[in-house]
Amino acid sequence: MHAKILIIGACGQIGTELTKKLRSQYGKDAVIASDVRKGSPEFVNSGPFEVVNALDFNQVETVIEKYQIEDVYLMAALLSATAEKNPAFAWDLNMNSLFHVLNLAKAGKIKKIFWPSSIAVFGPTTPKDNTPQYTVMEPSTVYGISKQSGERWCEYYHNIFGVDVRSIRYPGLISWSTPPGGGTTDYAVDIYYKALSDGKYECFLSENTELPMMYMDDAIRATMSIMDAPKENIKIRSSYNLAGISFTPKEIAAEIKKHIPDFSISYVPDFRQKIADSWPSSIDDSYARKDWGWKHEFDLESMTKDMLEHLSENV
Ligand code: AKB
Repeated sequence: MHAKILIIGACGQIGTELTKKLRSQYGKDAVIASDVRKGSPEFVNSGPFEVVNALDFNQVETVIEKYQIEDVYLMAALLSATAEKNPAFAWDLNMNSLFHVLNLAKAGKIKKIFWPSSIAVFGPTTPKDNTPQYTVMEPSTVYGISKQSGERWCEYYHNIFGVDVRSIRYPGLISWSTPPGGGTTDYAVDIYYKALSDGKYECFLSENTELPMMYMDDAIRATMSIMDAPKENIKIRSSYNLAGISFTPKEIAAEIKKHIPDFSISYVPDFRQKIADSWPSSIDDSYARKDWGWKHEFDLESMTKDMLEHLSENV
């Protein structure tokens, strides 16, 4: 039997997909889903579920002891756009939930941690194209500052206390089954919903804003494969660059038009434009490829086909 797994933030965009995939791989009883509130009855009833506030150390510790958890995936966080509106809470949630699991690992109560970082760790002074693993990092958003600090703490807990923590800098993630919550890259999900329901979309980023993105299937595969890799292969203990596809709103709209010829897009950039402008356009993920064999599968064309196929059954 596989080590018992706890997912904190299981009802979110990544958590939902990750829970499903881990359960299909390791069995439903090996994977304990948790979130600050109950998700849909269908999700909650698909396996063990606990209400856990990631900020409450005792709640996290109690669930870990109850189920004899070995691996924790900490997916609870406030994303870039929401964090700008509530900086104090974003800092509290994004940092203290991480300290709780790092300290539980330091105390020997869990064996392995997955913690997501983001392309938001980069800032306006970072080289934009093919952004290297090691480069200037001066994030200008609350979210980016919290992820950059988190990376430093992960590396510190690994180096000083031997904590086995693994991390990926996710690009914008695109999925059909659970909507994203409060990110700058969310337009690349909304656009598919609106294309099918209204035949048009008003984009909050300008037409040539190129950002690194990834289809959820690839992101889940990356997450599971970094966690499955032998310890000695994980040479970077801050967080790995990870790349999938890069595109602009204009390019994704053109791809959608191949399936929905009448689709139209307009551009009304808001406060999220400034966040997007501070991030890379494309990412160099050669360390992830070399250290633990990462390779993305979906491109803009195959992702668009899959998104529209799945969503047209529901929208
Ligand atoms: C966001 O837009 O905030 C996230 C991210 C890139 O981490 N999707």
